[in-house]
Amino acid sequence: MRHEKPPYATECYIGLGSNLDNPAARLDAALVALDTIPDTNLVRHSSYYRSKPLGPSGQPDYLNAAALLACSLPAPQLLRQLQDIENHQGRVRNGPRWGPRTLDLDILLYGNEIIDEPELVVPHPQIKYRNFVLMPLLELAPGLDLPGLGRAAEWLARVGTAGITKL
Ligand code: ROI
Repeated sequence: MRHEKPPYATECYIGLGSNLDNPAARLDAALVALDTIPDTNLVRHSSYYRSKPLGPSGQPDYLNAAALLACSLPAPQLLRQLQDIENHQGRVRNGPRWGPRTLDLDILLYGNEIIDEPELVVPHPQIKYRNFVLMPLLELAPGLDLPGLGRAAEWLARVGTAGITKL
């Protein structure tokens, strides 16, 4: 049977981060890979941002970005696709907590949905505390509302922009 694309897509915002193994190349490759996820299109992505590591010091600075996807997959399937991309790019999951990483892909927002499952919490629970997530997100959608949390711009005003540079 011919595969029918689902009739409508959800706007999903993805956070990208890398601080190992040529981070710019890691993000470039991740953006290409995001566009190859079934029933999903990459609509646009932010600039890359250099950010000081949150977590143990002594690790390299991160590159962060955000991407907007039009996605017809249910959230758990999208999560699995993101984990596949991370694994293909050499992500090692047994490193130290908050240690360096080749590629991190997080579902920041899935439409206006609030998801609270053991394997997936959306909006991403740390979104409002992290300028390296909020700044790229706001570049994509300056008026963005975080479901249940209020305006992204207000959170960034609270968090501030220390330690992050737009490239
Ligand atoms: N720190 C920065 N600056 N950017 C990240 O993407 C990032 N990701 C993480 C931890 C280790 C918490 N620190 C980070 O997972």
